[in-house]
Amino acid sequence: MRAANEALIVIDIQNDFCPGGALAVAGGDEIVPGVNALMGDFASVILTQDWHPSGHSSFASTHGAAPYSTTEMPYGTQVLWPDHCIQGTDGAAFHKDLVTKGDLIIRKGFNPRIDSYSAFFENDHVTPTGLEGYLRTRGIDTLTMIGLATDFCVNFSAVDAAKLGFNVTVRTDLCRAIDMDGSLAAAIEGMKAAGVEVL
Ligand code: VGL
Ligand code: ZN
Repeated sequence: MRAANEALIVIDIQNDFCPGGALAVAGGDEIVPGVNALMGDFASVILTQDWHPSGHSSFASTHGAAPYSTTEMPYGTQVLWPDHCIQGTDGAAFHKDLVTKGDLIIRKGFNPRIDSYSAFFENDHVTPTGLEGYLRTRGIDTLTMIGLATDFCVNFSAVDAAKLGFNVTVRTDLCRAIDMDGSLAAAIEGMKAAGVEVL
């Protein structure tokens, strides 16, 4: 059992990111048994859930654009995704085999005008989700992160956590990537450069 200062952060293991989903990540469902097993080692487990209103600004359909194209937002370049993880839909639900007994579910991406890959900040890198305060007030300073997708939500969450001073390990065997235009390799490099332990 890990010490009380450690938490497992389980990122976005939702139907829309699994095979058959709207933004399917190859092999996204394969990690579920290993993730469930790892939860047993941690006194604190936190799950995140991508949670968009319909017509979200990160959806290609909102802009009449092609999925996986990009657009410029006030906060920088934004990939435009297929509609996914719409609040309350089956696509936004956790994978049916995922154990969801964790202490906290943090929802993100609910602001219609800003996407939120990171569990800590929206994509403007300024607006907090509240997770930092939750962890600090519970005396948690060491995080293990796993989930979907390695190169987007896991990457942004891990880099933000490291910048905030948390000790961060990413278990890539329990992550799967979208991997568009070399995004996976760039994410691995970026996480390492930020001081994340990438296993
Ligand atoms: C994610 C793209 C859009 C993720 C979420 O969970 O990695 N990727 N929304
Ligand atoms: Zn999303």
